[in-house]
Amino acid sequence: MAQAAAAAANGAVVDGSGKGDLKAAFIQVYSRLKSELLEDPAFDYTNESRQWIDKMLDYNVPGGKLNRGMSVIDSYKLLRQGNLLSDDEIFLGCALGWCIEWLQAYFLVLDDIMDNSHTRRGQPCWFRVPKVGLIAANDGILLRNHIPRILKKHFKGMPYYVDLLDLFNEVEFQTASGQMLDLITTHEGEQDLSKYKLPVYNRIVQYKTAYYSFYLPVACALLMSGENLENFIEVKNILVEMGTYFQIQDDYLDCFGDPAVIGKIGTDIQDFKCSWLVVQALERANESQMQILSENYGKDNETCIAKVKVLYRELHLQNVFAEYERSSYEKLISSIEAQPSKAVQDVLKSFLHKIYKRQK
Ligand code: GPP
Ligand code: MG
Ligand code: MG
Ligand code: MG
Repeated sequence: MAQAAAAAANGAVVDGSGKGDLKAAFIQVYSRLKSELLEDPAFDYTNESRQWIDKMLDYNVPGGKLNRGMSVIDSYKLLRQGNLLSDDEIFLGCALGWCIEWLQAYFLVLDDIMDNSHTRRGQPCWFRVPKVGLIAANDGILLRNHIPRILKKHFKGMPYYVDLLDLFNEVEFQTASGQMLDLITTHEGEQDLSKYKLPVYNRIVQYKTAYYSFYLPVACALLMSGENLENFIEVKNILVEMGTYFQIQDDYLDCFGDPAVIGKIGTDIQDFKCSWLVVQALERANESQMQILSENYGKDNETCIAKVKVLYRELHLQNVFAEYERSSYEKLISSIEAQPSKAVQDVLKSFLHKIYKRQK
């Protein structure tokens, strides 16, 4: 890694602002990992195939908020409590963070096909790009297969290598199981709103979002620090709780967010999703409002979608969400402060502050 990036990552004054820039180090690592994958000796790339992968990676991997990926190196640094990281350690923390960004890219490419979405990160979903179409399904599989290749190349000799592979496998299984719950809840037989209750909702989001988005980055940092994950069950519970809060924000923004800011156009209403908003609406609706929901929810029609949105406003779901956000934050902070380790508290607080009151 370039000296300047390593110095920046350690928090040195390199940009005149006095603020170290871990993100610059992180972004540099992406180019290196991509080049290595493009030179993979296991596959004899033609120019055309190399260009495809190159473009596919640039389109799908680096364009997000990078919260998940950055949280590995951020957490690792906090767990080291002020001890400087070596260039190699910074590289490894960043590489592991990118494995999570690769995982996320794989999930999103496939999720957008399944949800029939239009845009992602401010551009058309990958499968909507004219020359791509359902090649995107195979690209998803390739993205997924890049992860063990990155891990093998850079972590094979590490004492925590097997635990790392096991962690990625477990979390992928949990996420695919959550996605299944999301999909079968939505499409199972007749559209039936009566099953859209909070326990069903919580189960879906814990599996489809919380493990890979929140537990995985911190678990990676803990493994790199030589810790045994079995000793961090309460930390895992807190991260799952944080992940649930994050998906509730995602559901809220799907309807009330600004597509120009969130980079995607919501589809939850027409997709008949078990969204937090519809669960809240069903808890509060009177008989005629219930009628409006059952007649309009899950229909891919602008008038029906608009009627559902009007109803959400009538039921003051924006206020309900603001109150949920406040109380969930308080609850999370008090569970975090009950943690015995100050370093662990810092890791959890830093993650929470990345997402609290997010607009995208
Ligand atoms: C988020 O759901 C969940 C995922 C992206 C996990 C997908 C898992 C797979 C195994 C494909 P979402 O549909 O609400 O996300 P978004 O709003 O970003 O489309
Ligand atoms: Mg989805
Ligand atoms: Mg989706
Ligand atoms: Mg969503």
